[in-house]
Amino acid sequence: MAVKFEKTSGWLDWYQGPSKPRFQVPPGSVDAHCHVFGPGERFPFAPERKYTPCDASREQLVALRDHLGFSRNVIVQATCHGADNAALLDALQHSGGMARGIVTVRRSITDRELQDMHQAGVRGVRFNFVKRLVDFTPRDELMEIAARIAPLGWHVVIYFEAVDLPELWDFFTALPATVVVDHMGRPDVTKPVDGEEFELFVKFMRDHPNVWSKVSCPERLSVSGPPALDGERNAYRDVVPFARRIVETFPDRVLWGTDWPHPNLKHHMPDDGLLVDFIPHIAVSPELQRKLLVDNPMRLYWPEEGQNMSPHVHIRSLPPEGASASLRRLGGG
Ligand code: 0GY
Repeated sequence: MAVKFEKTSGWLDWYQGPSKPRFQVPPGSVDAHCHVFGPGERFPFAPERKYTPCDASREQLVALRDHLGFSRNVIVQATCHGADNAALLDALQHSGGMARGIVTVRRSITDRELQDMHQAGVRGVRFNFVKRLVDFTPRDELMEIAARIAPLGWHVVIYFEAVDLPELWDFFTALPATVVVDHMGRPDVTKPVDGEEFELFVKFMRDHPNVWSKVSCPERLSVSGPPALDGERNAYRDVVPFARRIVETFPDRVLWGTDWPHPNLKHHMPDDGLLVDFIPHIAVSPELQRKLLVDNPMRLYWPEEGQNMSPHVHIRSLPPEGASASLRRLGGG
């Protein structure tokens, strides 16, 4: 019999019926950070997880993608699934080539399994250093994994909090692959944008041309808001200077993602349509927007399409079955 999962108390569900963004993302845009959760009955959550989420299926993700005007997704393994990537791989296999994935693996993974993952669309591994989310993994195990995935052309996604960067610096700068940082290394946005802490992050990117950053998750980083709710199209103003600085300093090494279904939020759940309206505040010109949403993620995740194709060309696969029903549930058109 399938296991029934009970959501962690206080954990908010993803937003139902998101608004249509006013900002029209450029054709071919990629949501480069999002997750699928379960459904738990089909893809049970990991025993070692630190939270139990609500379900967020691949069909619902595709419906959101279409509703917001995006074309592609990069699905990132969330800690609630541990190193069992089955839900993510299933989503990739049903994406018609329009999704790529970032997995979590242990050193026991075989080369054959890595090859199969590559075939399915996996292009990276995630190393998570956020202590409330994961147990410690020895650095030598992570370095061994990094060395094994580098020849596949994969990259390493790292998730950490700003205060931990000094301690992690030597490990990060020794990684033998492209490194993609989740959510700008989670800056404390109550500190100055040119203060010591964020300067270290800027130095990390400046001194290491293999380091990229996702300028995502203002809803998680913001302290003073206002939240992307109730029609607010100028949300999370305290995060804007941080994200804008990274976008303008490193325009060719930034990515953006919704972070849907927004794991672990207890304060408020953003309206994803209004979250998209955050983008023009941090990427203020059409050129920066195109790099952030199309050129950069295409170069990293679909490099094989770069040769013969203008990034402006809009490729769309047919939605997998179930997408229109989920879209109705989202209340979108
Ligand atoms: C995120 C943020 C979080 C969670 C996870 O894998 C996860 O569980 O990534 C968080 O709680 O900060 O990147 O989606």
